[in-house]
Amino acid sequence: MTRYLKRIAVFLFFATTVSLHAEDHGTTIGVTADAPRPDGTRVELKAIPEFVHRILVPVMPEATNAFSVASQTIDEVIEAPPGFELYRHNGGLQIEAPAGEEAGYARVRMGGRELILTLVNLIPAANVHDGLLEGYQVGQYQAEPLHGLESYRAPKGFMRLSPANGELWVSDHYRMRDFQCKLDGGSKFVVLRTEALLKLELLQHELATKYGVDFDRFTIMSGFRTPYYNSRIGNETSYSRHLYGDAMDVYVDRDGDGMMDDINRDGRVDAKDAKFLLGVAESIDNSPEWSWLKGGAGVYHANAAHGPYLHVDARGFIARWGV
Ligand SMILES: [Ca+2]
Ligand SMILES: [Ca+2]
Ligand SMILES: [Zn+2]
Repeated sequence: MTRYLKRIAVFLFFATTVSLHAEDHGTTIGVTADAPRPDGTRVELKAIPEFVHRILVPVMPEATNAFSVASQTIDEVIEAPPGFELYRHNGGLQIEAPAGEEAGYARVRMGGRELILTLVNLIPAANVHDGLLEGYQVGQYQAEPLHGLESYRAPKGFMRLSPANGELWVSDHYRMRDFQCKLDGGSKFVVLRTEALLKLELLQHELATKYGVDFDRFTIMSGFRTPYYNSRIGNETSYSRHLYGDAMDVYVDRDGDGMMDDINRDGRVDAKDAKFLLGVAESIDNSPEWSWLKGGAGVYHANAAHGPYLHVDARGFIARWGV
């Protein structure tokens, strides 16, 4: 009861403030009239390719989250999912997320086009105890980010891979479940970085438009891996981009035989097809427009367990292997 009265008092105070400054706020959906909230996530993109319409924006519940595209201004909030409040702020968006595990699609106008933002409430990392999140083996992230880089900071939270969340589009061609960790559990959780999804869409688009390799979607052999799972499968690097939801192991499989196709058209399926993919990733990394998405690319040869494939990520600096 005391808490309720306190909330009313806070409400009255801020309601006054809001009404005095309402004209400064621009287009809004809903009016916030609550106490200042903690800072949540910041998804700050330099640009969005013109063929991309869906962007993943993971957010912290009961927090003020930020989304922006440096090269363009968000002109209008068309629609927000129930419980979420979106405000235009400094050319970007301020996203007030509700409590709990809400998720949904927001629609905004940016330049001449409409963007669909997939908003997903994160389960805060503080809920991981002794490497377990509701019994799921997350494991341990490095306390210090590699080279102090932001992209290597331990995730702020995890998205629940519920049946409903699994269906959510996280980019134009992929759903959340496509990136799930191979480690099973009663509850499963996923981490995904928007930059990596953009890179994947760019790679697919470049292949179709510049190299005539047109396909519905990459087969994703591996997306997110929990630190626990990554070490269990024998990987010694504790800074693998898979742990940060920033890497995908992919191949192109138009004929549906479960293996890479002959995409370089030399009559055989081998590591050269993965190298061909690497070359396209490299052209993205070297382009003036998309070099901010630069990252790792590694070629893997076929073995008894799998065909050739490419690892690609958006770590922020160039890394190459297997070539
Ligand atoms: Ca194939
Ligand atoms: Ca080939
Ligand atoms: Zn990989």
